[in-house]
Amino acid sequence: MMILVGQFDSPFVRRVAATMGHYDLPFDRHVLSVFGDRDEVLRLNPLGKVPALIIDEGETLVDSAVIIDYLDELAPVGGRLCPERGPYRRHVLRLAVVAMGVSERAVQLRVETVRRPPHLQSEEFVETYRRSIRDSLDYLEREAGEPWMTGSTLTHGDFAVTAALTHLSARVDEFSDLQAWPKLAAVRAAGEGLAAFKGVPFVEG
Ligand SMILES: N[C@@H](CCC(=O)N[C@@H](CS)C(=O)NCC(=O)O)C(=O)O
Repeated sequence: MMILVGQFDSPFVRRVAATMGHYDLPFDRHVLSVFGDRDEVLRLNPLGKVPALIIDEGETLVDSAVIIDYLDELAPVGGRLCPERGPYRRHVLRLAVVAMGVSERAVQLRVETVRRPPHLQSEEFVETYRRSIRDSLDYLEREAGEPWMTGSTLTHGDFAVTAALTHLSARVDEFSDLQAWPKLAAVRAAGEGLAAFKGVPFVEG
């Protein structure tokens, strides 16, 4: 059985887990912390990051986008969360990469404001990360349809938005209230209502 490495406080890990649930792909978990289990994480991924996915052939895949690309190969044709090709595929991938980029910025913002000692923190970096998050949310809000990001069809864009916004609103106080982005808030609420997300609840780390 495939083994997913990482914790569900990570939006990247959680998006992968929810996608596996949606595709009915069973997996075991190896719950490692990037801070507490650094050496073991580094053995699996030279970048020291999660998620990693150990697949049945024994290979270890790293980076959520690469893992999800592999999961798409396993998913039933017609049941995939992304079309095979064309402008609609590129649109879905753009939505997903911007949403996960929000998570990357949220992680950077927390490193700068929570982990770095106050006298070493950079106002310039903090403002860059905040601005990047706000601008990306504005972009996604303009692109958002109803009930899902592209309208009636569930895609990787919805899984990425759901994972990213749950993490962002829980971990970064100034984004705890998503009222400025009502369509995104609705997509996130609908996403969290899916069995695939209910099965992998966000855990405060
Ligand atoms: N681009 C990566 C980002 C993964 C990532 O940044 N994961 C965080 C956990 S939320 C991590 O492992 N951070 C540890 C570190 O940066 O040292 C992906 O999509 O998988």
